[in-house]
Amino acid sequence: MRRILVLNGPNLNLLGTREPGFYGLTSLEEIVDELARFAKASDAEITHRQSNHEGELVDAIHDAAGWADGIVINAGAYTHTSIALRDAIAAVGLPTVETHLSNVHAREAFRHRSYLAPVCIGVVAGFGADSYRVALSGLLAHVAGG
Ligand code: CA2
Repeated sequence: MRRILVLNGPNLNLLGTREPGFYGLTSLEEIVDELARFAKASDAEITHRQSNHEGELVDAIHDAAGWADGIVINAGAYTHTSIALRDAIAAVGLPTVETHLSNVHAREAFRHRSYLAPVCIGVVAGFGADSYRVALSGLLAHVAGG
């Protein structure tokens, strides 16, 4: 049984309540529930954390080093700004997939840069809530491949 940290960053707690054009109508709780079902069917288990605070996200990554086999992270806007999150991912060395609901490359130029992507095994963006399932599927295949 693989254990995966699913980590969501700032403002993602608002999913399903505002800006449905970009982020869809599904709430974060619904996304996580669906992902947990997918994980179970794939002989895996997810633990979900969401925080609006950069340091709490860093702490969650550090903590995952003690128990997780990998990380699915949607760091929200911190993707484009946070050297601290990048350093945390690199420091723990867990396989990590950067995940986005929207296609960040079809949006403003400031969303095209990711500080996290170079220390991640892959990036999934643009599939709405399905991005999380695609990311988890890719991560589990990577982990299984050793
Ligand atoms: O597309 C994504 O998943 C993003 O990580 C979402 C971030 C954005 O800063 C990234 O560039 C791309 C923003 C999350 C904001 O979430 C909201 C949800 C509902 C209503 C308002 C904001």
